[in-house]
This record gives sequence, structure tokens and C-alpha cells, in this order.
Amino acid sequence: MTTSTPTASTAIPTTDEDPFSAAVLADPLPFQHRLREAGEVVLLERYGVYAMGRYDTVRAALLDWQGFESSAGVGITDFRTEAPWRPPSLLLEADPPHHDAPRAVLSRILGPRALRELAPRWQADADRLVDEVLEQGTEFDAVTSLAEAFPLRVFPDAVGIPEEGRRHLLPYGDHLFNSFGPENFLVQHGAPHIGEHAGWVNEQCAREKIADGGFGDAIWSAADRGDITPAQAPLIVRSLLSAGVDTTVHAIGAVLHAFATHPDAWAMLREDPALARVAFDEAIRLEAPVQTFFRTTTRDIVVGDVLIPDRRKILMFLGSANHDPRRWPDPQRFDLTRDPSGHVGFGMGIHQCVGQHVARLEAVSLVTALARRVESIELIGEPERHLNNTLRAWETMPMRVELS
Ligand code: OVM
Repeated sequence: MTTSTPTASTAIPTTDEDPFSAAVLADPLPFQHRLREAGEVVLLERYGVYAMGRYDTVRAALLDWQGFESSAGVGITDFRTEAPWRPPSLLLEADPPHHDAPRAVLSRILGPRALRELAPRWQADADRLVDEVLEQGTEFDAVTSLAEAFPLRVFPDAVGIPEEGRRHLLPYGDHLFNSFGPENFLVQHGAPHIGEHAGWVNEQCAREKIADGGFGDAIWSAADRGDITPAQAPLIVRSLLSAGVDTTVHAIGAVLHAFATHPDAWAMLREDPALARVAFDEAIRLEAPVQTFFRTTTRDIVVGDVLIPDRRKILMFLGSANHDPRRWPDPQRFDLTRDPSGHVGFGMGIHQCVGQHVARLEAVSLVTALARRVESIELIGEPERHLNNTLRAWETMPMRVELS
């Protein structure tokens, strides 16, 4: 996709549409279709940034971390010309060589081996939560009762942070993910409160706050061994608290919505509970809780027949790539018979979600617990979207279940 002597033969397709408008955020698929049809790379005139919406193009750019860097920030702000609002993440907003040690440490701590011990505990926690919810009745808001309740019950304990103040976690993440976009109504709404939320989050990353035996403790132990520096440890804990809460809440929301609207898939899962894993990845493909991230070019790069000049921001539409009919037959369908692997909902390449095994274990535990007790799931009202510049999310999801 790159050439040593960049040449571009055609004028770049351009749109004046705003992907961060309330209308597009509430219903992004029509815009994403137009984006993919417009070309491999499209100029978003309003912001002076580029956009990619096709699967092959997004995937190739994500794999090319040398040409499309993350260390200038993965939001619309270029850290080389504008100061970031918080110290950059050592994972998300870094590239090799600085990225290597934090990434290696965290991928061991959050890897499948490390999670083996957690799996039976989280399954018991999920069974207990589902029992508690169903005890209250068979109609509930699936967002608060399940999608928010389960991650908030298990994840902060697994990190090892104190109980007090956990109410800051969701609004912190929500504003962080808004802040990757332009300073629109969503950012303006969150800005007055972010100091308070961020202050609390940053305080919980200190060694004295962190309980023994969890992910946070393992990060500090890596600093003791010299795998990372003591100055890096709190920022890596911060990554867990930044990337690990809202994302999993919305992933669980996505999988619950998918099942509620695809009763055939729920019947298949009940027949074969091992399908919970593929259901999770198919829901991530379908809904991509993280819809977009930016990259920044490190030189002139030709993609297809357009030239992206050096030091330009490019918005990668992960959700759009996961709906590209060039790659996915019947992309809108939640289909447990397809192989969703290769979706870019977790990104791709060196930055691919390091927490995905944790997220998968949370969702599989909860879906398994539900499948043990519930014959069918349906929506009993229109679910409402929660708008965010980066996240695809539900605010409410009125649900009724029939017990088995
Ligand atoms: C981080 C971070 C924050 C938000 C998202 C993310 C999806 C990472 O602070 O490292 O990855």
C-alpha cells in the first residue's frame, strides 16, 4: 500500500458530513456505508483529517505502525503540536521502542494463562448476579442490571483498587473516549467534571492503594523486578482503569442486544453453551464498542490512488471495517455460524487490545450464567443509545426474560 516515490493520480474523495454529530453517532451505519463507497481514503473536510472505512484499508493501516503512528495520540489532537489533556498512555499513545516494555508486562498479566484462576470465580460471580437480578423479576434494564453491574462487580476488585469512589470509573472513561474526538457538545458536557474523576482515578494507581494479588499489584511487582520503571507503573494501572470499564460494559450491552434481537442465536447458544465465546467476538464485530481511533502519518503515504501527506491525522473506522460487505457477507446479521476472527473491533497489530481476554472472560461468564437460567430474551421497549465520540453504547435496554 505504500510506494517509495509517492504519486497520487486522483483527487481525494471529500465529504462535509460530521461523523461526530449527534445524528451520525446515534445511527452510524448509513454514514459508514457512504464512507466506504466514497473511496479507500476520504477527506473529512470539516476537520481537515482523513478517514478510512473499508476493511482491507483499515486493517493494512493498523498493521503499519511505522507509517501510521500512535504516539502523536489516537484522538484528533496531534500531541506534537497541541498538549494532551492528560499524560499520554504508555500503551495506547506510544510506539516502539517505548511501547514494548509496558506492552510485554501487561500482556503477561492479562493473558489467558493468568486468567485461568479467575475464570471459575467470575463464573460464580456471574451466576450470583443473574440470580439476584432474576429474584427481583424477569423485566429489568439490561444496561444497569447486567452490562454495568457485572464489570463493576468483578473488574475493580481484580485490579485491586479500593471500594470508595468507584462511581468515578464510568464517567472518567466516558469523557476519555469522548476526548478522542473534536471538542463538540459531548466533550463540553463532560469537561467541567473531568478534573474530579481524573483526580480520583490517578490517586488509585499509587502502590499504597493497590491490594495484593490483583492486576495492579502485578504491575507494581513488574516495577520491582525492573521490567518497567517505578514511574511507569501508575500509568499502566491507569490504562486498566481507562480502557477496562466502559469498553466491557458496552461490549456486554452489545452481546445482550444482539441476543435479544436474534432469538435464533439465543436458541443455538442454549443448545451449545460453548458458543458464548464466538458470540462475544461476533458482537464485537457487529457493534465495535470502540468505533474509531486516529493514527498519524509519519511520512507521505499513498493509499490506493490518493496521497496522504506526512503528519496528517487519519480516522480509522473499526466499526465500518467490521461491516464492510467486501469482507463480511450479510454484515448486519449477528450470526453464530460465521467465523468473526479477523474483525478489527479490538484493533489489529501491535496495539491490538491487550485486555481482550479479560473482556471475553467477563462477557462469556455473564452470557453463560444467563443461558443457564433463561429460555428466551426479548426487548420490551425501544432501547436508547448513549452517545459518545468513540464508543458505541446503550443508555437503556428494557428487557424481559422467560425462565427455563
Ligand atoms: C489507555 C487507554 C485508554 C483508552 C482506551 C485504550 C482501548 C487505552 O489509557 O491506555 O484502549
